[in-house]
Amino acid sequence: MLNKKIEKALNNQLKMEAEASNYYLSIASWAETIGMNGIAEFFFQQSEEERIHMLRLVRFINERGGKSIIPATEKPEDNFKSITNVFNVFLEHELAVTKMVNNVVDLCHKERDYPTLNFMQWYVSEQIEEEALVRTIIDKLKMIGEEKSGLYMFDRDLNTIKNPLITINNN
Ligand code: OFO
Repeated sequence: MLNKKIEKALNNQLKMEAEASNYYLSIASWAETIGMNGIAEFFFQQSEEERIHMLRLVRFINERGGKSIIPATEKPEDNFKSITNVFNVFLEHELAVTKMVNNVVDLCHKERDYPTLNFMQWYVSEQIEEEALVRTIIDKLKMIGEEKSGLYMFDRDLNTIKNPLITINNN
C-alpha cells in the first residue's frame, strides 16, 4: 500500500510525464509545419514514449492501492526560435524530469518503500538514456550550426540516431 507522501510524489511525476508528452507533441507539430519531417517524426515518437511513461505511473499507483490523478496540463509553447533552440529546450525538460525522478527515489529511501523504489529504477535508467541521446544530438547540431544544407541532412538522418535506443528500450 502506498503512503500518502509517495502517492503524491508519484502523481506529480505522472503530471510531469503528461506535460512532457504534450510539449514534445507541440514541437513535433511545429516541425511538421516547417517541413522538418525527420524532426517531427522524432518528437512524435518521443511524445508517445512520454505518454507510456505516464501510463506506467497511472497503473502502478492504482495497483499499489493509491489513486492516480489524471492531470490538466498547460498549453505548451508552440513557436520555437530554431532547431537548436528546440533541442536545448528538450534537454532542459529532460534534466527537470531527472531531478524529479531522483527526488522520488530519495523519498522512497526515506519512507522505506522498496516496491516503489524498484519501480522507479526503470525511470532512472530511462533518464540516463534520454539525456545521453539529447546530448549526442546537440553535439551534432553544434557541428552543423544553422546552415540549411546541414540541417537538411540532420533532419533526414535523425531517425537513425534515435532508433537504436528505441530498440534497446523495447527489449
Ligand atoms: Fe519520461 O522520460 Fe523523458 O521525460
